[in-house]
Amino acid sequence: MAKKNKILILNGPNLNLLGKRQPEIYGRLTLEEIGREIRSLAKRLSVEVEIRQSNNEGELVDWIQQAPAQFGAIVINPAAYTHSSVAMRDAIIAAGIPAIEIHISNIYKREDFRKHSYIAGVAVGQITGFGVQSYLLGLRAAVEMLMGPVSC
Ligand code: CA2
Repeated sequence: MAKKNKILILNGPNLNLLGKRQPEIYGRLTLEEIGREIRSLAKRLSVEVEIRQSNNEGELVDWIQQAPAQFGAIVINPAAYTHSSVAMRDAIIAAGIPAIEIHISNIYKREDFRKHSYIAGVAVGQITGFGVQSYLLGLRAAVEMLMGPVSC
């Protein structure tokens, strides 16, 4: 049964390398450390989160397809699949629950190929360029969509 107050946070390929390479673009925090910040905010907002990462497009598609059974919304950093994955776009449409696209870096300030997102057109909205804060803003946006205004 879908839970309005349970949010799935999905991370695409190579985000398992966060904090270990290219800190000038993606910051110094590891995905595990970002996860701690997300969980801490989730606790304050009284919602449950589940955080997953995969380097495999099919696995991400499976998780998106299965999400409505358990989650009220998805916050997704599709990473490089942002710019290539029609399959993830189609899965988000099929899932029919709100998806919020987030990016650590500002994809519009980078190479031209990063300026197009296959996900943006099917997401509720996109948050890009705020570092780790992008995850936290994405979580806040999801919570406000599902439960109304938050006060912390
Ligand atoms: O800025 C973002 O969050 C991105 O989604 C990150 C993706 C990139 O392909 C998108 O255009 C924007 C790359 C994730 C790879 O993360 C790494 C982290 C550390 C070292 C190497 C890659």
